[in-house]
Amino acid sequence: MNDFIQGLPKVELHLHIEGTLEPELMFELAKRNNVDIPFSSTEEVSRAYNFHNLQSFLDIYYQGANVLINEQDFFDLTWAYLLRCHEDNVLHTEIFFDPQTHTARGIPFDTTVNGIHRALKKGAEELGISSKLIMCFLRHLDEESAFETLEQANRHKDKIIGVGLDSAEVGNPAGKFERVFKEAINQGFLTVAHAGEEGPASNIRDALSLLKVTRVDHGVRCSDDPTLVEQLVAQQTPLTVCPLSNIKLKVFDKMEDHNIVHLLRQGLCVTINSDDPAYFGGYMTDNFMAVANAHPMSKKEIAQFTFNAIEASFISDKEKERLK
Ligand code: ES4
Ligand code: ZN
Repeated sequence: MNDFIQGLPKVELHLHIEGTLEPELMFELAKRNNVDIPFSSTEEVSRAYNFHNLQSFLDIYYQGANVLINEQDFFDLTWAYLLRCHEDNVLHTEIFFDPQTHTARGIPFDTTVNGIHRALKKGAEELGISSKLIMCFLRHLDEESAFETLEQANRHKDKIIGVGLDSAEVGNPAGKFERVFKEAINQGFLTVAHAGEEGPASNIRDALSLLKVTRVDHGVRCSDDPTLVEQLVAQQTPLTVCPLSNIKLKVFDKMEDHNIVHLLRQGLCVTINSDDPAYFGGYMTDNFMAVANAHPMSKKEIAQFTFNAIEASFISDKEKERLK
C-alpha cells in the first residue's frame, strides 16, 4: 500500500505557502536577513511545535513568517515546496498566501506575490507541476484591512484565481467578510473559506450562504449536522480536509478518530491536503499514509481522494483531462 500511495498522482488544494517554511530554511533566512527568531536549534523548534489548538499554532506560525523579507525569500520558500511536491507525485497544487501577514511588517504585496509566482512558473516549466494561487484574508483582522488587500490584488489578477479566509475561526464569523467577498466575486475571483475546523457546523452553512464559497477548507465539523451533510453530498461541495493538521491541532484526538473516511463513504467530495506541512509533520504522501494506516481502505477508495481533488480544482475541464 505504501508504494501505491507514493506513486499515486496527487492534487493539493489546501496549502499555506507560509506553512511550508522548514526550520532549516527559517534559520538560513534569519541569518541572511538579520532577523531574530526565538529558536537557536532544530531541537528547540521541534519542542515549540507542540500545539494544543489553532491559536497556539498561529502564534508561532506568524513569528516564523518574520524571516521572509525579499522577493527571493518567497521564491526560495515556494521552490522548496514544489520540490517536495515533485517527490510526492503532486501534479497540481492550489496555494494560499496571506498578504496581510507581510504587508503588516512593511513587506510590499508585490514582493510576496512576485516571488511566489516566479517559483510557480519555474515549477510548471521544469517540474511539470501546474498551480493556482489563492489570496487569503486574515479573519482576525477587520473588514477594512481585507478591502485594502483586495485593492492591492487588482494589479495581479492574472496571477490570483480566488480569495480565501483563514486564521482564527472562533470569534471571527464569516459575516464580517460578506461585503468584501461580494466585491471579490464581482471582480471575478472565486471564493473559498476555512470553516468547521474548530468552529461549529453552522460556520460551514455561513461560508456557503454568505461568502458563496465553491469549496470549504476543512469542514470536518459538518458531521454534527446531518442535514448539512446531505446538502454537501447533493451539491458535491468539496471539503479540503487536512488530516495531520487536525491531529496536531487537536481537532481529533488521534487519526483513528478522524472522520475523513466516514465522510468519503457517505459520498462527500472529500480531499486530502497538507495545510502547513512544515509545522504539522508531513506533506501529501505522509497525510495519505497516516489516513490509510489508521483506516483500512481499498486502493479504489484511496484513489478517490485524487479524483475528488481533480474535480474540486480550479482548472479547466481540458486541464482536468491531463490529470485523469
Ligand atoms: C491555518 Cl490550519 C489553519 N487554520 C486556519 N488558518 C490557518 N492559517 C494557516 N494555517
Ligand atoms: Zn488551512
